[in-house]
Amino acid sequence: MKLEKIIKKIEKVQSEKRFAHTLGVSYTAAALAMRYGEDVDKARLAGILHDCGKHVEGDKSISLCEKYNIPVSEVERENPFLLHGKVGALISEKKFEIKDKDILNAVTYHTTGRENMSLLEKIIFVSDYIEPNRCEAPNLDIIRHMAFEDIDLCLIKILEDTLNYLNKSRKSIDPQTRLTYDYYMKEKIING
Ligand code: DGI
Ligand code: FE
Ligand code: FE
Repeated sequence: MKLEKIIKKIEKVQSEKRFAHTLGVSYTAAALAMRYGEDVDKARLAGILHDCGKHVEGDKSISLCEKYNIPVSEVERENPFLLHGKVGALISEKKFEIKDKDILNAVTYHTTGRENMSLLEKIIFVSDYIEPNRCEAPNLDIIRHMAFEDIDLCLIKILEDTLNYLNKSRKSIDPQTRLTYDYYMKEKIING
């Protein structure tokens, strides 16, 4: 399906605020793609798609994953919004006919990240956090600057702040979020 058609379909199911965020992520991802030498159109498309599973309700998200044999962890079952990346990748593949595995992975892992992310996955993860409509996170000025200086350092800072926020608000942590943080911290220590 063409980008313009996908944008129209997503606009129909998202609130005005969510759609503004979606466009923000798409343009931020395009800018980061220019900075780091990723395919700009791929980044735009992944940005548009990243939250396309967000409007799906919890029960439906769980049953959709079960239908397509996508494992649902205990934390995901308790907090089904954590599934919106996986559900988004399913919708991207089945409804929007996206075949590019890198784009589907970027959608799947945009909330928790994962070990050994591709450049596109990192770009979407970071864009989701820094796009211009975001305002609630701490250290946004520094993090936005870091995004264009050193995307791996930026990734670590976002994960660190997210884990701190989850701890402080006593929210359950998806094991993948911590695994991602540990992986990139270790990589930083090894590679400097
Ligand atoms: O969908 P968005 O709001 O655009 O952004 P997102 O998909 O990154 O989701 C952000 C929310 O997810 C934010 O409130 C932090 C939360 N989150 C990230 N990792 C975890 C988490 N929530 C829980 N409970 N556990 C996690 O590991
Ligand atoms: Fe999201
Ligand atoms: Fe998002």
